[in-house]
Order: sequence, then structure tokens, then C-alpha cells
Amino acid sequence: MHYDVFNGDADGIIALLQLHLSRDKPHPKDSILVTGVKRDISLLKNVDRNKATSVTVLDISLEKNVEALSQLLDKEIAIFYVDHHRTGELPKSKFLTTLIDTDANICTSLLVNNYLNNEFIYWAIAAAFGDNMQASAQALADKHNVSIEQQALLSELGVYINYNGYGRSIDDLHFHPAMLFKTLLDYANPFDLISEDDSIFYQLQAAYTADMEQAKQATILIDNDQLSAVQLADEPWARRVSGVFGNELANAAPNKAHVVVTLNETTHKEAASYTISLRAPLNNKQGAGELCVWLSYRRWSVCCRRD
Ligand SMILES: [Mn+2]
Repeated sequence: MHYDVFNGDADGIIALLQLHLSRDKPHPKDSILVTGVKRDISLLKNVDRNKATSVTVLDISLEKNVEALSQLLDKEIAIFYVDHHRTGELPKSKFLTTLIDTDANICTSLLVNNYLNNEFIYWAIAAAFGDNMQASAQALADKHNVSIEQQALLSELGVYINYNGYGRSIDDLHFHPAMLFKTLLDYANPFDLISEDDSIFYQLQAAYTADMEQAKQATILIDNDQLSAVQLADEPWARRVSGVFGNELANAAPNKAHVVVTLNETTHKEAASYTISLRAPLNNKQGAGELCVWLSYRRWSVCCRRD
């Protein structure tokens, strides 16, 4: 049995979408899908080692999954691993094939797009916008003469799919990422989806707009030349919107770092904990990973993704 393990955000979903839609490089269609909310990146452990014959892994840090990966490789299960996050040390195995690039301007869907020789550039552009890689998305779009109007629509689509992945648990999401993936499989061309009046594109657009309206009322904690920090309420809408709201703030003020703080649900006996969505200054993309490591040394539980 083939397993597809993918991050539940736009980059993970669209990377897999391209592989499933490809005619040039066929991918197993009948696969078991393993995914989750965007921040759930410890996914590879959910693959059944006794059932799997091969596994594709998309857009989740190898470093965070290395134990499960090594166990699968020990069972001689072929793994195709495509990602752009921190890798740590790669296990040495002839059963492991990797397509990994940690460059700050590349995402998993762009790696898959290269692998498929630009077979689905519209989807790849949408994913790059969704992963907040505006420059890479625009560069690919310009190279293939995608108009400004089309770019704006692909950007919207990528942002909505990305937005759908955020939440504390699957219950917070509008659509389970596996279900969203299956729905999108009907569209080799995303403009067919966008031109359908009542498609999932418009359902996500309505949900996104409503959540963002609420986020704009956020409490401002810090606002200076280097850093802006805002706090959102502990509500499903806030948990869904925190990441994309962070992206929007980052894009609006690219010279400073941005932090969106959401209070986590706790019982009154537990210490308060927060989910921190961190964006390095877009014009100086560095240091976010180090800050996350620093915070985790200080017992902050930090889920660090460059997203
Ligand atoms: Mn990604």
C-alpha cells in the first residue's frame, strides 16, 4: 500500500495534487492519505510499517520525523521525501530518495513543479503565494506570461487553501485537508475551480473574509520599528486566521518582524501557554529559526516552521 504523507497547508496539499494529476510521472492513485492541521508536522509516525510498501512525504521537516523515517527505511520501504524545512542529518539508505532544498525562496510545491517540468504551473504559483513566497510566485508567473489578474486570483486561492490548514485541531478547520485535496483533484486547471460559482474557492473566500474582519480588531502588544506583536482571542476563528494574518502583517510592513500571539486553552491549574506565529522581516529573512530554538531552550514549547 502506498502512503501519501503531506502537510495540511497549501504547499503540502498542492505538492501532492501535482503528483496525483501528473501524466508524465504517474503517482500511485490509491494511496492512504496522512495529513493534519498545518502545525501538526509529526506525521510520519502515523504510517503503518506493516502495511506500507512505499511512502511519499511532502512539506514536513525531516528533522522532526527522522525517527519514524529511519524505522520505515529499516523495513526497506521506499521513501520519496520532498521538502524545504530544516533537515538535520539525513539517514543513509538506498531506499530514501530526497528532493530537498532549504533555500528561503523555495517551497515544496515549487520543488515538485521543477520535478514535473512545469506541468502544473498555475497550481505551483498558487502554492508559492499560499506559502507566502510572493517573489518566487511572481517570478514563475512572469516567466510563463501569467497575467497580473490571473496572478491575483492564484494568490487568493493559495492564501485560502493555506488559511484552511490553521487550527489547534482538525475541529477548528472548515475542511479536512485530505477532503480538500480530494475536492481539488477534479481541477487540473485551478481557473476551472475559480470560475465555478459555488466552488470551494468561494466557500473558503467567505470564511476567510469573516475571520480576517475579526482579526483586524486584535489587541496590539508591541509596535516599534523592529517588531510588531498582536494578540488574538482563544477562539476557533483566531486559531484559523493567526498564520495568514501574520503573513498579511508581514507583507504590509516588510522591514520588521511580526508576532501573532494566541492564548492556548488550559485548565486553571496549568500555566498559561501561547501559540506564537512568528515572521522574520520579509526584507531580511533570517533568524526566525534561531529564535524558535532559543525559545524552546527556555521551555517555550515552540512549533517552528518557516511558513
Ligand atoms: Mn511549505
